[in-house]
Amino acid sequence: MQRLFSTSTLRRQQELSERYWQFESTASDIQQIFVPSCWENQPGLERYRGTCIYQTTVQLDKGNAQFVFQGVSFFAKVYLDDLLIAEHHNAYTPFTCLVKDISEGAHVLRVEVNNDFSESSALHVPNDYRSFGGITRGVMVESLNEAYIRHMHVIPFQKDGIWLADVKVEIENLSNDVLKAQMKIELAGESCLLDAITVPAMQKMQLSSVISCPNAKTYQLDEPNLYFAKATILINDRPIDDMIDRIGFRTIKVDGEQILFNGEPLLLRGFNRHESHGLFGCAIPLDAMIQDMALLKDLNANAIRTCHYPNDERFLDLCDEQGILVWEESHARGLDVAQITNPHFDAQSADCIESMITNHINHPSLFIWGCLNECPSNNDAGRIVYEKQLSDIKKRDASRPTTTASRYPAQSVFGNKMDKPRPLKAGYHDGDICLDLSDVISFNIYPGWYVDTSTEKMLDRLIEWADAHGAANKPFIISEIGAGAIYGYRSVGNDKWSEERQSQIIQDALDAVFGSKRLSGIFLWQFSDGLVDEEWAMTRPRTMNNKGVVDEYRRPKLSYHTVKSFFGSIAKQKV
Ligand code: ADA
Repeated sequence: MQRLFSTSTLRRQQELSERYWQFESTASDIQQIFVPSCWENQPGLERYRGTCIYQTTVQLDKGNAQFVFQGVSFFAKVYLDDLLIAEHHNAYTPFTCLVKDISEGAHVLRVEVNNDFSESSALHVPNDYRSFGGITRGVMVESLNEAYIRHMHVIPFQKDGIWLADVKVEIENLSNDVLKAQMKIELAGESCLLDAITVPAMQKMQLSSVISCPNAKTYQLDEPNLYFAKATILINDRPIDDMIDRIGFRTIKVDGEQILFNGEPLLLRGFNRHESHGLFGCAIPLDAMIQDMALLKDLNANAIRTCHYPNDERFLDLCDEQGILVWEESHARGLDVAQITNPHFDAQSADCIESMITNHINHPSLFIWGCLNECPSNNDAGRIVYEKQLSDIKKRDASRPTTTASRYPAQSVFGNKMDKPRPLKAGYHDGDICLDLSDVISFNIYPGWYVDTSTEKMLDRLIEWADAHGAANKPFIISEIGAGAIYGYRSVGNDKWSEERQSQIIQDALDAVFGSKRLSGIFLWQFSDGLVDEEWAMTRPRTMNNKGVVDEYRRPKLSYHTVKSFFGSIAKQKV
């Protein structure tokens, strides 16, 4: 299941997931595996890094077909009848494989999946989250006629109090003939037929139109009104393809130090949420996503940050339906200068950004795009990458603000231990030199955990420094703040790693962040504990990042109740 609703009425869509595939691995004699899942769930493959082979037989119609993979972790080579039809790096972005002129009948789909760290996968590196292995999200194949809709983007806006939508549709002519096609757009009870266009053989074309939807109801977080948008291609008045997506009529705007959602300033009560679960790894099934959503609502949260990569689109569908705001970001966490100058880094980052925005742009809950979490924004070489990626994002979607979560305030900001600045290497600066490039300022700070200082004191120093270095007159978010606790470890001494100490540090953070008029809110680090890569084990008890307010099985710690109570009190206040 790719989405929480059907995305076409004319395509014959076959679900290739939610079933067993043949499986082959040199490390195990398992011969079948369920798709989607992580192979780490298989006895003997719990911590396997390498290549496994997946295979299934598919009945296809004569003509054109498109295979859609929502996520393969984290390098895939896809073969149809032993012919290589696609290669893809990155576990977190969907990719498609278009195959033309297929014969009717049974075909063999084989996927070679690899999760070895190597220079060829620039974004998956040993990290403070696990890069799992497997076909970890949904797979389907859909039959296509002589032309099909590649993407449909719907950007809502208001004019004189009326909702309108800027609709852009990209179609591709798969035939060897010139096609004369018409496009019909249906949205919120309105329907419009665009002028006929001529599409040359084997070419792509983009159509755009503005459709007025006077009866559309505004998408509000407490009243998440959603509407299906449908584009249909007609050839000689015959519908030959259609695409359905879901949107909400709302506006996002940055106005000075505020982020305005339908004209109202946002105050974010958020969590960082990794796609990681003690039972499912990163292949979180819908039922478990629904449980996470229930816990987020119970915590009185109103936002999640998809740290540090694009999410399974079904979770974004849930956020749309539940009115939970989403900061989605392209894949990168804490990469150093050597890693961002990996020869594959730029192309794989651009591919991730393109796939993330092209596929997720219509989600009304998605209010901001992020990238480059804690990458070298304090470095001349880093700034080049920040400029490139932030301008790419803005070019693809000018309707949403951009941000990057920094960890580089001036060393003096970190308080007592850091007051004596360390010598800086060539090309490095004492602090973030990229704050001018983002629409919204975000910093990850850990007062009381990594640095022995109060949140209030660190915030005062941070805001003063940042506002003098490019942050002034921009919204400011604390994008990570929190502390570790081992589930079940209780300490009358409030010792570090106890649930009591985590609750105390988080309480201090909440008091200080929501006590500051300068800030637009918080994303606590983090929602749930999650497995990390072995290389991080010496600073991560249980080889886990234990900063969740719930553990990896979603069992609540003391801090859960601290956050629930505080967020609940904030939710009742008018911003
Ligand atoms: C960083 C990073 C997170 C996580 C966090 C921590 O801010 O962005 O991914 O590693 O630190 O737990 O230390």
